[in-house]
Amino acid sequence: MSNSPQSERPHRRFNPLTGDWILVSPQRTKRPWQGRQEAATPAARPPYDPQCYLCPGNERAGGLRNPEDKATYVFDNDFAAILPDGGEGMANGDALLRAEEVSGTCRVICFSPRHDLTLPEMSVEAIRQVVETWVKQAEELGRKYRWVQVFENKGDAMGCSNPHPHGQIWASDFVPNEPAKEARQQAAYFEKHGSPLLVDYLARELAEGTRVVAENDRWVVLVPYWATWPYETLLLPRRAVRRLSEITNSERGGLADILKRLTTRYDNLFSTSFPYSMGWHGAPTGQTVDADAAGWQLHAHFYPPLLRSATVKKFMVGYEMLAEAQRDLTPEQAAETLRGLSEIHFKQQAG
Ligand code: H2U
Ligand code: ZN
Repeated sequence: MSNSPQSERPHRRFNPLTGDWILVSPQRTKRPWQGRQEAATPAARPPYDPQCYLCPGNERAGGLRNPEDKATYVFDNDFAAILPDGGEGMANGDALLRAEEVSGTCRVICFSPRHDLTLPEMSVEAIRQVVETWVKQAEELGRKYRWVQVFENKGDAMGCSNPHPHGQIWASDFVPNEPAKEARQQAAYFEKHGSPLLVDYLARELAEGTRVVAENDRWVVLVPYWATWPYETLLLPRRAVRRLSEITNSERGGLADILKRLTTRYDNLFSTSFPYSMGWHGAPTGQTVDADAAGWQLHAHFYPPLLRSATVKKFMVGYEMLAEAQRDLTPEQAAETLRGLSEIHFKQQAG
């Protein structure tokens, strides 16, 4: 792909999952940069921080204390964005001032008792506990709610409030915008082609190879053809699987392996704790009939903001806010760079 016309000249690429287009401008990668440099990553953290609301034994805002002995644990978010009872009088059918009631629940997942670790520095066994927690939560909350959004928001560049490794789950009685678009697109593709969009897409990517970053016998991670963030990736199971709650034992093990390898490559890219927002998308849940799951393939998105160093990030501003997403670096170049990185964490490489 590196000698193809798409590596040289502006073009638009279509995102079949959302129905959006993205402008790719590879000829601009040499443009001068005088943008802001963020402060470099702060120095090493202690394994325990008495001020941290996620560290073992410490008190949280709600007055409850964290357990002393748990590897991965979950608690109700003390500042939940969605509340269990919808409340009367929220809905408004007006054509211009329209609103609807929402109900749901928000939880925080503490990945590790260690304040100083993040996924790439945790052992595969410890990451496996995070995977098991995701699956269990998706299953439990999925029995009640239409959408269970499992995600991790990592690093202060992403507005994350605490470096202690953690993720969140927001479950709701509605399907939010992004998954609603993916549901429509996947259902339409399935109706037309008789197979899931992302299952067909993965087969294409494996045949081509240029955008694949890492793989094991259960999972593949690649830079999607339509990626908008510079080092965005898509994580897919090799098998057709609709939801996180459906992955087998060996897929859970394989997931822990590929997560460690991908996040290590990310950290090694700019020798920094790599910020991102990641999260899982699978078929809607709750009282849904299986017809709602038609065409759905489970996947995780990783959306990292960094562009050219630990401190220079991509801003989705200007043309992006007003017209459409745009990138300079091609997805093929990003994949090649990520593929070339070590799977041994840079902190382990020194000395
Ligand atoms: P972020 O740093 O990604 O925002 O996640 C931290 C979450 O933890 C945030 O949603 C919650 C915040 O509401 N939180 C508690 O539930 N209890 C606390 O004592 C502090 C923060
Ligand atoms: Zn902590």
